[in-house]
Amino acid sequence: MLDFHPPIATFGGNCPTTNWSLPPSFPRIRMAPRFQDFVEEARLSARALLDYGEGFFNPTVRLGVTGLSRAGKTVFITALIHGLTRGGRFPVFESYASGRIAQALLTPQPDDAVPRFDYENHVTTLIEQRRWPNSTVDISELRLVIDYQRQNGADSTLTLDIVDYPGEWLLDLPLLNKSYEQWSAESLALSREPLRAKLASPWHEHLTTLDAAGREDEQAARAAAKLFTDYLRACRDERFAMSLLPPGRFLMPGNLAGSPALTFAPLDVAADGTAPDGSLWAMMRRRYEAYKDVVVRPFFRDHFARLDRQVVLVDALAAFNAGPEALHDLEAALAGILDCFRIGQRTLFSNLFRPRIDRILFAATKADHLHHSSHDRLEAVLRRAVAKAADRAEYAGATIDIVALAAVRATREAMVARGRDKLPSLLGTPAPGEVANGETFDGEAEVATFPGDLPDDPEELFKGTFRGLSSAAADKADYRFLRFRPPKLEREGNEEPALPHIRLDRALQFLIGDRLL
Ligand SMILES: Nc1nc2c(ncn2[C@@H]2O[C@H](COP(=O)(O)OP(=O)(O)OP(=O)(O)O)[C@@H](O)[C@H]2O)c(=O)[nH]1
Ligand SMILES: [Mg+2]
Repeated sequence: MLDFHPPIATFGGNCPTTNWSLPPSFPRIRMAPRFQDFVEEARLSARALLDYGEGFFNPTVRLGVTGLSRAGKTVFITALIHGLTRGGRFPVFESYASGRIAQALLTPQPDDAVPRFDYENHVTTLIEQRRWPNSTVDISELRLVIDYQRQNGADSTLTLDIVDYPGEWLLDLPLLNKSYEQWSAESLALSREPLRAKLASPWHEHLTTLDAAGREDEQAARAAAKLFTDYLRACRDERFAMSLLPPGRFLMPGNLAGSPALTFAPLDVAADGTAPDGSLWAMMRRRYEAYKDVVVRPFFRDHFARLDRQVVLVDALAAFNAGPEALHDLEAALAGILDCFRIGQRTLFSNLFRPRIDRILFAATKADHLHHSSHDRLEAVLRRAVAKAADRAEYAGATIDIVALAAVRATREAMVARGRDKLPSLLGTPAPGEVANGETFDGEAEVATFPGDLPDDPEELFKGTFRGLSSAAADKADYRFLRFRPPKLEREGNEEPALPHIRLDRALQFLIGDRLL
């Protein structure tokens, strides 16, 4: 019965090892390593050596907060820092609950060229204005230094570096392993699937007018890039909530808007073909490679490859809202992204030359939209969605956990009488403009909603029989989630109130608990 948040982002490609909804006959090609790949490895190792040197004297965890667009990364980071620095309620976070953490302080971040995470502003927005922070448009970083007492009584310090970035950027990582031809063929195959084909038809029409082997043509490239971007944007609409649709900067161009590195699109060419010199195809291919060099590789090298712990935030509820296609798409996008993690047990060698992620937490966010009796089911859906990737990660030696959480709990639970029955319901303030049962909310009134239950067996959802917004009117959809405002908090004296949450402490315990023993 509700209306859900802006949808998660969209994209269309993955690492070559991943299997998603492409036709079985589709060629899968692994690119031969290029000279540049070796250079890239050398750079990664150099960076790892630097980090290792620093971390040797100053124990550090670089925590990657990963998730597709609107998954809840910025809210998660803000709530985590707020809780650690301002006395959050974290009974399951052992070092904190037992009083061994003396203080957690924000300190200047390590990378001078990266903007600082706008923590103070995000807190004001959440607590004073009761609004959610805006969507992230650029990378930012924050360093938290935790002074604690070890279990043996000695005083110690752990540095926690956290990186925030727009979810769309994540969608680009799988491109690193793909040639232009392969990405083109995959993007086209995906865009021909029934739901997407409708949204892609203006771009498909234009594509039939292009001669890939003909002379390069700037106007044709611009028109193709525009129509392709329109298609990606349409897929991201809340009604479809598609996840698979790179390149991410097409949806979030920033200062690269209009540059050649963003002026390309897939062509209908053979996945193992070769572009003739001077052709439109060669031009598109060149720009695609430029995009990877200018945009994707630096992000991977400077941020992603340096992480040693990951929390992967997943907004499964947005996919339930949109329909089975969105759930399938989300599953495929996660598989593609997880293929790009460098996972495994940390060893001296890997610390020195190939940083590895040794712990991954998969978290289904916004669990406060469901009654607690459905939280286990939400976890079961996420477990099913990431099963293959999680198995691989565990096989490589990483520790995995799965949790349903809400970084900021916007609702309370209550039993509300309906006739003779008492129904488990959620109380919250719907955001202004939200609509349910014909009523438009003003952003002030608190209402009780009956969110309904997730099925006992997650397979029910993956069978694809439920109805979402992509195929049904809002009042006929099986799942609708109202967007609530952040909670109203009571101040006690001058103290800033703690933000309520669901299982944020369990997430912290898993992510850094073992480094605070
Ligand atoms: N009720 C509730 N809503 C949440 C929570 N976390 C996030 N949201 C909702 O999800 C939206 C997106 O959250 P963000 O933290 O901005 O998501 P993000 O992953 O940083 O998104 P991008 O910056 O666009 O990549 C918010 O505007 C809220 O509407 C939560 O814990 N509870
Ligand atoms: Mg964000």
